[in-house]
Amino acid sequence: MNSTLLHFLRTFPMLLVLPLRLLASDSSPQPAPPPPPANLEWWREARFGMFIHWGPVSLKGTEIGWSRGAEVPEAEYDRLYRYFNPTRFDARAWARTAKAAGMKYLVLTSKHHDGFCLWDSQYTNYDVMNTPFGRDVIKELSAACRKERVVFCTYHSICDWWHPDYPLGSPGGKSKKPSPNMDRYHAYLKNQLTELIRNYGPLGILWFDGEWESPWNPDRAVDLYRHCRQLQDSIIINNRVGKGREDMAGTTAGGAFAGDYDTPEQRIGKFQNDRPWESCITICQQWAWKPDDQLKSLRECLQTLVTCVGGDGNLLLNVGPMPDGRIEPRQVERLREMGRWLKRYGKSLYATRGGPFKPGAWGVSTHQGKTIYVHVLDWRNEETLKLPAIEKRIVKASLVTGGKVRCAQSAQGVELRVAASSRQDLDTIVKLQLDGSASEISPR
Ligand code: FHN
Repeated sequence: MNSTLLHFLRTFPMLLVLPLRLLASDSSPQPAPPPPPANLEWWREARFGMFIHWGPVSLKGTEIGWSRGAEVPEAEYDRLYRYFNPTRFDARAWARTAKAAGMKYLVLTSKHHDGFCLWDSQYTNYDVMNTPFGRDVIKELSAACRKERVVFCTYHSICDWWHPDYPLGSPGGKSKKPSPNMDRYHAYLKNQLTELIRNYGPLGILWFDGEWESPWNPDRAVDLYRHCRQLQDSIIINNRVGKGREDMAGTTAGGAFAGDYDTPEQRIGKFQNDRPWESCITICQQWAWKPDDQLKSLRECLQTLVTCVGGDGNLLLNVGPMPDGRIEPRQVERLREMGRWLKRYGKSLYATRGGPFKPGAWGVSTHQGKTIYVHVLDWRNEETLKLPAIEKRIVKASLVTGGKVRCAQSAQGVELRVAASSRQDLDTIVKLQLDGSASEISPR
């Protein structure tokens, strides 16, 4: 290479690199998504939230989204909004029900897979303002939640079996739209999320769903995540914004972009304390309201919550309001019963972390500061509960749920003995006060 050219390249080295960058540009990986929000603690400490699946489909009592083009003919399903008039909808009552249940946040379906929007959107007429009801449900509920100090959040479906630009349709994503335009749909998605965050925010969580279908891909996922975080940096976004979720287990496989937390569904997540998670589970069987649906018992609801927290996760418990706008009175009563129990024993769950004793057939443990709470959910006809040894000294053992507990600690383990008369059917809570921080004890 002659001396003149060498001198020139030394002076302008970028000229050497630039062509390489251009060549690589189409294959270079997407810019990395922003790091998770700085503060997830409010949510982790909240431990318990209300999930709400609602829309005109409640007029039919069938499953939201999934019954479109299945149990309910598509044209009939899409006309339901013309009859949607939930005159007994009372946002304050919903927020108060969540609060009375001990729920600290509330996630409402702003748009499910059926495409219907529960707010006044300038990007579609298929929204609640074009129903006989004509009121902005999200505006009223977000305001009521703020008044009741319940953090307002929304669920938003990425797939949209109604919208003509989204390539797949009902039933259940099994049909193809005639002339879709995924880029135009992606813009619609982002515009509506801008509306939700700007007009009704700040939102606690953006609960994405419907990410599993082929039109969605990791690049769109990172773009959507970045879009929402740019609008509100503190917003927490679940792993269903990305691809790679391991079905109902709710974890995200090998390295795929996974949002801020995992989302086991209709099951209690496994013990996991290195990444936040939240189980979403129905209080009945169906997500949307169904007449005479089977309602879970108080014992099942509370043991599910205790077991989620013992695994270091949250519980998002779902209700499906009726077509008149009320949450079913029997569901309200079940939630009130949960709230009454949590008023007495919630200190052993809220703001605690799971462990250090990992969940077992006997139950779970939680901890905070120098205290471990042992939640014995099933004594299995054993005289004592035998737990692994811990290096911190137990300075005091007591029975939060009343009565006496005998605690023996040795290098072999911790033994707890509670008389049958003091054992609780739902949850016998033993409080172990230590001579040091429980968080220094590795899970075992
Ligand atoms: O298809 C949805 C279903 O209707 C419901 O919204 C649940 C809640 O997490 N998510 C999807 C099923 O995984």
